[in-house]
Amino acid sequence: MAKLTLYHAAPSRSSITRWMLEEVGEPYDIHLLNLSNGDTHAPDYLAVNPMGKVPALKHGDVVITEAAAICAYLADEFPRAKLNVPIGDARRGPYLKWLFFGPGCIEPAIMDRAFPRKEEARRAALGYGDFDTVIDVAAQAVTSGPYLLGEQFTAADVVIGSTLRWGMLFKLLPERPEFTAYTAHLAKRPASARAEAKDKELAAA
Ligand SMILES: N[C@@H](CCC(=O)N[C@@H](CS)C(=O)NCC(=O)O)C(=O)O
Repeated sequence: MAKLTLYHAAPSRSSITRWMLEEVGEPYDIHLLNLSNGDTHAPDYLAVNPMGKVPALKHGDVVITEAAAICAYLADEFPRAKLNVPIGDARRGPYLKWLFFGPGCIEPAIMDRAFPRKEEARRAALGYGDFDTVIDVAAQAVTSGPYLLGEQFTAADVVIGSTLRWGMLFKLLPERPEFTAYTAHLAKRPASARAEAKDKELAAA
């Protein structure tokens, strides 16, 4: 299969997938886009991701979009990195749950709080229920550690860890001790530090 190319803006949600690529350890190229210049809405990029958003990942002829889907794809495609939980392993249930919980619950709960609706939605109608429950569930999940699935670090930690880190950075999430301990532990991973340093370099250029 041909090489990997990440369509990326630094920093942005595509930083989640850059961290994942660093964890995987396969060579990849960066196709840098500038969000302020509207690069993601140019016709050549809309042909890659009609949503006009980063990230997108090209792997040969395959294009994957949505940050968590990219993380799941990379974890399955490069099993040597041991970042997935294979079919048949009972831990795959919680693994998939956390991969979906990031974009399906934590992120919408944060964004609804940042940009309140004119009329409050019914709890039962919102996929994430309510902010406080989402935060309590996430806090409990990261308490026993060191990772969501115990001793194994997986793609789910990249997704959930990035979302919690970003939420606290922008003061949209409370700095609960469970979150700060978990994200501080994740930040010690060499791949996370490498991705952050490379993104800082890109942002400064
Ligand atoms: N659901 C998408 C969201 C991606 C997203 O919102 N990306 C932002 C950057 S953080 C973007 O590309 N914004 C540019 C725009 O919408 O014009 C994912 O998880 O990958």
